[in-house]
Amino acid sequence: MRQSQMLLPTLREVPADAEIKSHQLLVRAGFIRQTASGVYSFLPLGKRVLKKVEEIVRQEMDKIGANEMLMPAMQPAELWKETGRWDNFGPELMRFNDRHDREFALGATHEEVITSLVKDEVKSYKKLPLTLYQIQTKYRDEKRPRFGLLRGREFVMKDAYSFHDSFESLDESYKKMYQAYSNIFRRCGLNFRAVIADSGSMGGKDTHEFMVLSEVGEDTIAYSDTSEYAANIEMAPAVDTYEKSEESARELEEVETPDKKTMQEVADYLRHPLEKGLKTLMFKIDGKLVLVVCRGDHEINDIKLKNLYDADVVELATEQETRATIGAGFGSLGPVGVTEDIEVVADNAVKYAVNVSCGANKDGVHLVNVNPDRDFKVKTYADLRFIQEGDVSPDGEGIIKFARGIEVGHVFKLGSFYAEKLGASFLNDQGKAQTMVMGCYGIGVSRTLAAVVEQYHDENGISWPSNLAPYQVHLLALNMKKEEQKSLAESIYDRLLKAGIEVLFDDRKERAGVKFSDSDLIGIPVRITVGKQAGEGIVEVKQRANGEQQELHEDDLLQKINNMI
Ligand code: 9G3
Repeated sequence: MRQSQMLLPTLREVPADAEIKSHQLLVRAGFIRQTASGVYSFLPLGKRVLKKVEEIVRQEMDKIGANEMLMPAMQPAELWKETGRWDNFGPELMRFNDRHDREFALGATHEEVITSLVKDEVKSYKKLPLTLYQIQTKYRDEKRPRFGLLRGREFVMKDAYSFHDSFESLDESYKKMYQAYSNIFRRCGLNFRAVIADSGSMGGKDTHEFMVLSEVGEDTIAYSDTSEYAANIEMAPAVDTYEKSEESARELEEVETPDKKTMQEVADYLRHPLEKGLKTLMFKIDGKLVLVVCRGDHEINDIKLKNLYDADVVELATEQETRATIGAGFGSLGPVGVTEDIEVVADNAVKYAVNVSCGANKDGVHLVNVNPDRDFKVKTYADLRFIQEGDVSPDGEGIIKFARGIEVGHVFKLGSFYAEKLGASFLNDQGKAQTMVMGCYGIGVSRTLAAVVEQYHDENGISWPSNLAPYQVHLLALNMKKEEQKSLAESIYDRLLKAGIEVLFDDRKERAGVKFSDSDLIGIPVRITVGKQAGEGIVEVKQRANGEQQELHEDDLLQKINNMI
């Protein structure tokens, strides 16, 4: 393709609203343009890369026998009402009415549509297992779209759905899909981890997220420094390796702690380390007030709390709800002396506490020498805290470290929730009707493109991995007004095209400096420069990734280029 005929608007300056490198570079290099907040147009270079990511996804899906199809973005509200999700989802689910005033959703995901379709078309166990997928635009009205393609309101997703007659069959498809995802992200050149995750609103058991390691990732991964173990921090279990100290229980005492509010202030004032204090929070779990206690140096994990109660909504109680129930504010809460009607649950580490401090449920007063069982009752001990760096890895091997991750894929064992709600059943080999079992599997295709840029850029711009680059070779003619440069460049362009190589030809009437900086910005892996030595048939070949360059005669060029790509 000739740049003189192309829409490739590169920018010198960094767009003001772009906070992260991938957003800045994709805009500056002319790959995307924002149409509205969280809504983007893919310009020609961006579209070519998007297509390459999709192609890799398609190949790996087809390889495991998944059937590609395409579902509508317009989804009748009735389907979402049957599964109860029409009301479950708030403003994030984009909705509209058609001209006959019928309600529709813009597809945020397609469990309802696909399950309803399979319900109508598949009746026999002989047709199972069946895996269908699409690569399609999704709509989610994010409250704060940001980071360019990483969190948009309209984005490209590959979503796959598998249908089974049993959980064993689902397990097999899940493993195949898991392997296919690993292949996809490896072929995209990404440094990623598959992490144990929380199924969130989807319910069901096993679920894994595929995380690209990046400082701008919104998720935190807990991983072992010596084994393969990795989990989303929401899920990572805290291993109960605590020891009870030998010291004997001392006399319970009240201590004035005037305006000492935070755990650290109280610990400093009472001259004990953080872990010798108890942190007490009041939560509202599906509307019920529960007192949750953990060790002073730990943090309560609300996802684990939610899973313990199998609750829909878990939130911190407000200060006034707390004061109305306990009689004290946040900084002075404790489990000692609370009335029977207040449920007290605690993280496992609290069981091992000896002579610790906690709030006295009176403003500005704390208790010291508090001992569980003697001084307060706990209804349930459970793993309720966030794992921390330095903890023992849950698989028993190595120590936990944290990393930030960008979620580019998520695979779920859904179970039968959607099949039940929508009546997707099949006749088994005894002719008996049974409800189908499902899996669902997503990849953020446009998000993956941005994640690649996060991992493949330097101070001069993007440096695409060869599998995804919009073109394989960038051919620069520094001065098209010079006949020898023009003719050599044109003949090289012609020869590369004939050899089936994807070439972007910078034939513009621009200064050499502009061509070089644009070429570094766009990030095509191999650059051929036709310049002053064109008269002797000599060109310069440079690799974007490592900066290596050499001069070559045009006769040796094709061979060299074929080796490089
Ligand atoms: C919605 C809105 C946002 C959503 C969903 C529904 C996330 C929703 C979870 C999934 C599960 C899987 C198939 C592909 C893989 C992921 N955000 N999820 O269901 F209405 Cl507004 O999408 N779906």
